[in-house]
Amino acid sequence: MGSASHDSINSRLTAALREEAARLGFVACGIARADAAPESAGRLRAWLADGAHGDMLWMETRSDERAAPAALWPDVRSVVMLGMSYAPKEDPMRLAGAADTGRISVYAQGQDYHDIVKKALKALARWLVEAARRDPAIGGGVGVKVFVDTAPVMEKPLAEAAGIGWQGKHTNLVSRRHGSWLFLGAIMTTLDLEPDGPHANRCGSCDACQRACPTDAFPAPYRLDARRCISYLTIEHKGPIPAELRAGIGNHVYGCDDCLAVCPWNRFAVAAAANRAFVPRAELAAPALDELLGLDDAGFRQVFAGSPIKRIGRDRMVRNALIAAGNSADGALAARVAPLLDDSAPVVRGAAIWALARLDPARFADERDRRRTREEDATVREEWAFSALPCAG
Ligand code: B12
Ligand code: SF4
Repeated sequence: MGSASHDSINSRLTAALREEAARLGFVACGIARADAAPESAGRLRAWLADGAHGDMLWMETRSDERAAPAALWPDVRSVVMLGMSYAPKEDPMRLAGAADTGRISVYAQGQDYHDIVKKALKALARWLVEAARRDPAIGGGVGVKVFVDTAPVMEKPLAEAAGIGWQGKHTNLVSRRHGSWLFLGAIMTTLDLEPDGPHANRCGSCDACQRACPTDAFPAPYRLDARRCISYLTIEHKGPIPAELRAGIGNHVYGCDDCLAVCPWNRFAVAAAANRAFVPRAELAAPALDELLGLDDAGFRQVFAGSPIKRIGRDRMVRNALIAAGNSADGALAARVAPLLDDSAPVVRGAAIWALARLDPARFADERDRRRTREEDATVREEWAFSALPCAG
């Protein structure tokens, strides 16, 4: 086949692919060659070598595959990168400092995006296989694989290479039209599709996201130390939250959007109200801290069914709510905190100690004298000792 006819098949197919992607709810669609982001391999290795991934050991285990699509799937030729908008209607910063309310990051206030994006990706991949099969010049035999988040694929650099946005200084992909609020998904294929060029970086001299981070998680622009990131600490990290970072967490109880929310490119983003799956559920948009503190396993499962939050389990959510309670300066919450000193999970007992020390120092001193020597768990005993210090955390 001559290159002219190959080009015209390609343009016809990619134009139809973009239309189908839009019909399925993707607001952004771009194509990159599978080897289009070669610099990301070295950057990933440097990030892992620094230990910036904390205890996300799954980032290490298949890092060669993560570093290059061809290592994951040798037959891959092109990657179709897709973005689905979850731009919020309300300012995610509006609850910053609200004493009685926790903050759940925007991406987790509606249905689980893994389910929604994957379903649309699978439908688009099926469409692509079918369109290629019908095209006599291609004639079938096309391979496809779909990915959203959970596989070893570096979605952000591939999305930048496919032209749908650029990696901002906060490291997430920013789009001129949708700001920081895109979920990403990928379709890898054996088809040689016509690639789009990479997107130019538009951050300029802005550093709003770097200054907005409450826990100082950016050692440099474009570099995130996950160990200090509130998203990592509240979602991925299982043990006690390091004492020196607790105050910075404020009232974040699941994830954090502070670096995304301040990005000036968000002013062009139109709220994703059309995507009903991502409309916030009322109880997740502004959860009352006293209700979160009262959750047992069954209650947790009921409230967070169908949400990505269910993955962290009740203990981690109550741990997070206790940190937010400790930061609230709302003495009334001490009555909800104190019963959690008897919780069966050490991570909950430890966070309850810290919160009580901040909300009701007299009661804390009283409880400490009675409980400290009885405590069996070493990390919880440390909390009793540490939280007694006048400026703990
Ligand atoms: C691990 C992970 C996390 C970790 C680590 C985050 C991180 N920045 O890596 C934690 C738990 C902290 C996290 C948090 C969040 N995550 Co996350 N996460 C991932 C995951 C699974 C892998 C990311 C990865 O490969 N990290 C490895 C490091 C090395 O990559 P990187 O930070 O992008 O590193 C690049 C830069 O350092 C850059 N670089 C280095 N030096 C330089 C210099 C220059 C000049 C330039 C230009 C670039 C550059 O090069 C590296 C490679 O490109 C992806 C899904 C996926 N499979 O891709 C989702 C993903 C990135 N997460 C996502 C989301 C939504 C979030 C949160 C917003 C959730 C929340 N609200 O709490 C936060 C955002 C925090 C932040 N500012 O990053 C989305 C982002 C969508 C988008 N528009 O970009 C993704 C793509 C999931 C999805 N499918 O939609 N996440
Ligand atoms: S806030 Fe500024 S520096 Fe950060 S991603 Fe947006 S434009 Fe880039």
